[in-house]
Amino acid sequence: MGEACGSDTVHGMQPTSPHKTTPNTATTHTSESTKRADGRGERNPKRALITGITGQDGQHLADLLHRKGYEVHGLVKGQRNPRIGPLLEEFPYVHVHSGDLADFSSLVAAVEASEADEVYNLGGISYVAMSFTQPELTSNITGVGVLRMLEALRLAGKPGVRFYQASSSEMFGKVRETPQNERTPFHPRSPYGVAKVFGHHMTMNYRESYGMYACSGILFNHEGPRRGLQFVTRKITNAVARISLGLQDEVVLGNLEAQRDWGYAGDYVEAMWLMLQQERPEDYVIATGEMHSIRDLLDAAFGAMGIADWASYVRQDQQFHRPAEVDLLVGDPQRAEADLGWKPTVTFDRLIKMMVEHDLAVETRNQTTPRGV
Ligand code: GDR
Repeated sequence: MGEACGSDTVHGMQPTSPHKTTPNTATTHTSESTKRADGRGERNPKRALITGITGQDGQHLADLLHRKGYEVHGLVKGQRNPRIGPLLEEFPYVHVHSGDLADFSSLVAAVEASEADEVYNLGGISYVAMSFTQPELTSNITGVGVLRMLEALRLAGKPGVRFYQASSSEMFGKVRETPQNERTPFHPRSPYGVAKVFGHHMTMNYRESYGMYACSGILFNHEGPRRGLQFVTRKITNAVARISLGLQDEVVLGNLEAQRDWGYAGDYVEAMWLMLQQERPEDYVIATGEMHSIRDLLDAAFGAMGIADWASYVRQDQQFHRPAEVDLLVGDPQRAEADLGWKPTVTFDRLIKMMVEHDLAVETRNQTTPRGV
C-alpha cells in the first residue's frame, strides 16, 4: 500500500535518512518490517510517528523522544507548509512525512514508511473558539481523524503498534463534578469538545474490539513559550511583554471569570510517553490539580513585570466570548501519579513567569534586530 500513496517522506530529510529518496523506498521498508515480529523492544532505536508535530506538544514530544534515543517521524500537512522549515531547523533529526488526518491513504503510507512502534496522535484543530466557526472541519480532523489513524493501523496490519490519543479536558465541559477524574461523565460545550469525545470513545472501542494498545491522555490546559498566540496564556504573556516595552497599549480579552488548570507542556509530553510504556493501555487524566481564573493569570503575568494593577491595560470584548463557555476545569491526577509515577514539576507562577520572560526576550530581539536579518 505504501508506494501507492502520497505520504512518503519528502521534506528536509537528513542525508542518512532511510526514507530520503523516492516513494519506492517505502516499499523496501515495508517488506523489511514484515520480516520481524511486530512485538516491542526488538529494535533499537524505537521509532515514533507524531501527528501534529509542528504544534506545541509535537515539538516538546519530538525533543523528549529524541533525547530518549527514538527515531522521530512526523506527519506534516501540505507540501509548502511554512512550518516545516522552522521545524527542521530546530529539530533536524525529524523524518517528515507529508500527510493529512483527512486523508486515509496518506496515514497508511506514513504508518508503513515510518515503521513506527508508537504513534502519538496530537494533530487536529486545537483552538476551541475556531471550532464554533468551522464545526464540520473540526469534526472531520479532530474527531474522524482519530478513526482514520486507528483504521490505518488496523488495516496496515500493525497490531503491535502502540497508539496515544490526545484527549482533552474540554470533554468534561459543563462539569458534573469537581475535580474531574477518569470516571467523570463528559458534557462537551463546543464542536471541539464533541469531536474529542468521539476520538476518545473510538480509541477505547479499538482497544476493546481489536485488543490494540490504544489509550488516551485526558490532558488539561498545558502551556509554555511554544504556545500559539491565540491561546489565552500566551496572548496575555506576549501582551504584557509588549506593553512593558511600549509596543502595545492594552490586551483585549473575553470572559475573565473562566477558571482552568494550567500546567507546563514539557511535563505533559512525559506523561504521554509514560502511558505507552505500561503493561496495559489505560486512559489517564493529566493535570496539576490546581485551578486559577483568567484574573489570576493577569495577576501573575503583569506581576512578573512588577505591575500590580492591570485594570487600565485590559479591555473586554464580546468577540472573544464563546457561544457556550466551559466555566471551570480542574483535574485530579492521582491515578497518573499512582500508576505512571507522573507529577507536574512547574508551578503556575513559575510557568507564567517563564512565558513572560520568554516573550520579553523575543520582543526585545525583534525590536533590535534590523529588518531582513
Ligand atoms: P481552552 O484554551 O479553550 O481552555 O483550550 P484557551 O486558552 O483558548 O481559553 C481558556 C479560557 O480563556 C478564556 N478567554 C480567552 N481565550 C482566548 N483564547 N482568548 C481570549 O481573548 C480569551 N479571553 C478569555 C476562554 O473563554 C476560555 O475559557 C485549550 C486548548 O489547548 C485545547 O486544544 C485543549 O484541549 C484544552 O486547552 C485542554
